[in-house]
Amino acid sequence: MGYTVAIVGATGAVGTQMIKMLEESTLPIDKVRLLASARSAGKTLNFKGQELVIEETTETAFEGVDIALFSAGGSTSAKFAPYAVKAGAVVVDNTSFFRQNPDVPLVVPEVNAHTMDAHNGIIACPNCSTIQMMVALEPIRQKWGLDRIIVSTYQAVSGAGARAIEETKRELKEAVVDGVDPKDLKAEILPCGGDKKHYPIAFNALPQIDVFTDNDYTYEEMKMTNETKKIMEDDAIKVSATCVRVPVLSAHSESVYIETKDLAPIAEVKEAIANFPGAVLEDDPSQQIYPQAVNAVGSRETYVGRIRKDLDAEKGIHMWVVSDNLLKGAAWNSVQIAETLHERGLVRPTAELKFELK
Ligand code: NAP
Ligand code: 12T
Repeated sequence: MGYTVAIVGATGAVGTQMIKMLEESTLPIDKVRLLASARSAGKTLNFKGQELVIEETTETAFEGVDIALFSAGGSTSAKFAPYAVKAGAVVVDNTSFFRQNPDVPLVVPEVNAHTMDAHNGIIACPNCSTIQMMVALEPIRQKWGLDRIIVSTYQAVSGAGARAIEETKRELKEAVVDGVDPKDLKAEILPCGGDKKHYPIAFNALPQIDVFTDNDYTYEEMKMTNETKKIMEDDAIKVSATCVRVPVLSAHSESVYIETKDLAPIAEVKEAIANFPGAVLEDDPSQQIYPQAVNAVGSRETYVGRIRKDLDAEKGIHMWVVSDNLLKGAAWNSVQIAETLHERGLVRPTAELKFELK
């Protein structure tokens, strides 16, 4: 007896990786159902050598579904995730819509799997940039405590979806092959599909991911602040982020500066990271060994290196953190949540519906 697993947004940059992660998963699966918008309904995608017909996402599409993985934008989750829960499914939601809802656990399995034990039918997967930072910092927080985090990200374009990947490839070709001045390249998606202006990413770096909030930080930056506090269950941790898009297709890199509560010897920090599940220490300056985006693509791990003491602050530490944003940052973390739900006996219908049916 296995599960029926649905992927909502199966045709997207994240959804197609979810298919791959499910193909390689330890979950007992009887049936996979692929859902997207009416635009893709009727087309097919392959799962373990079988052509599956894509279905339209509707309020009544979730009968018989045990686990529903949502990755089709916040408004799709807002509208349909409550119907999936009502039909008896457990939802793992990749969008930002439910992440700060107090009835919804926000989960990186290596860090806070226990928060799922009393779930109400929806588990949220954090933002990609937050997830990899949590894997790198939780081993440090556990031993020495964390007072503050200052992070600058170097984020891949695949985080902004399949169309952003295509836009980046076209711009790079036009700039390199056709000799177009990068300033004159035409952009329609980046830095952010939801904002008014668009700028070229080829040979560029754009300090905007998602739209701006009223404190002049972007939503992506505020997600890193608010999600860190929720996952680490500590509102006192100080977190400021600067999120930057760079012309990399996949894998986010982050320059992370932390100040610990207790003095943390660097050798012991390296050992704690090397021993933490999901983290890989890649740190040997004498051999020019450090994490690189191109090497992280396709891997479920988070790579940590360039670990060194701040030159002035006694409890300050710098590091470089790299992971595949579509895998640990989205599809793998979601499937890993589903596997953890199964291992803890938590794949079951909820008694009381806590989410509004729109
Ligand atoms: P994408 O490549 O643009 O794909 C979007 C997917 O959503 C497609 O499968 C699309 O189906 C589907 N979709 C769009 N509107 C829909 C609707 N009204 N009903 C049902 N399905 C609909 O985007 P992506 O990069 O895969 O990201 C998808 C979502 O995942 C994002 O909006 C974001 O919320 C979330 N995400 C989270 C993280 C994270 O950090 N954890 C990272 C990236 C993305 P069609 O083929 O029918 O258009
Ligand atoms: N705008 O899950 O553009 O909240 O890279 C993840 C990635 C939102 C999210 C991106 C985004 C999310 C992006």
